[in-house]
Amino acid sequence: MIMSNTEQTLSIIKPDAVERSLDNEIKEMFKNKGFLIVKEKKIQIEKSEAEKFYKVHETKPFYNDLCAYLSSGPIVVMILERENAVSGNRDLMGATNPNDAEEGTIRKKYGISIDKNSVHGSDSVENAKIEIDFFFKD
Ligand code: IDP
Ligand code: MG
Repeated sequence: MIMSNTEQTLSIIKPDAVERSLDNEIKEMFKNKGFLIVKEKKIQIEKSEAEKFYKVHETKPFYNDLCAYLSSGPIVVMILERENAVSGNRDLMGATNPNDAEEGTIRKKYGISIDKNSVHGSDSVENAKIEIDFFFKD
């Protein structure tokens, strides 16, 4: 029996990558790994919205900088769909710190630093649903 596990996940191309006009190259990397871009929009969010989005990190010392950064310029927000999209996207993104990211990953190729690491991706199926709703519920 063929088991299929099509999932959706939320991906964000962060300000450092949009600013360097890397959004099309990053989208190509997703497509080359079999992801379908179901929805996408280029937006800039308020700091208060970034604070809501990253609420899980509110006790972290980097929370304020992180929210200021995500709201500092345009971002591209996408719903990606594929088999095992959540873990597949995390694999393609690479480690949070680009210095630790493996060859062939987006963060290895384009990330500048742990904060300017070019992409966000949901970390679980449950959070993917919450994050997709956050940006695309209308
Ligand atoms: P992730 O993006 O790989 O899921 P998280 O631990 O969820 O990593 O952290 C969210 C974001 O917060 C990271 O992508 C990164 O931009 C930033 N961040 C994480 N850890 C640090 C840190 O130690 N210093 C500064 N920024 C951090
Ligand atoms: Mg995370």
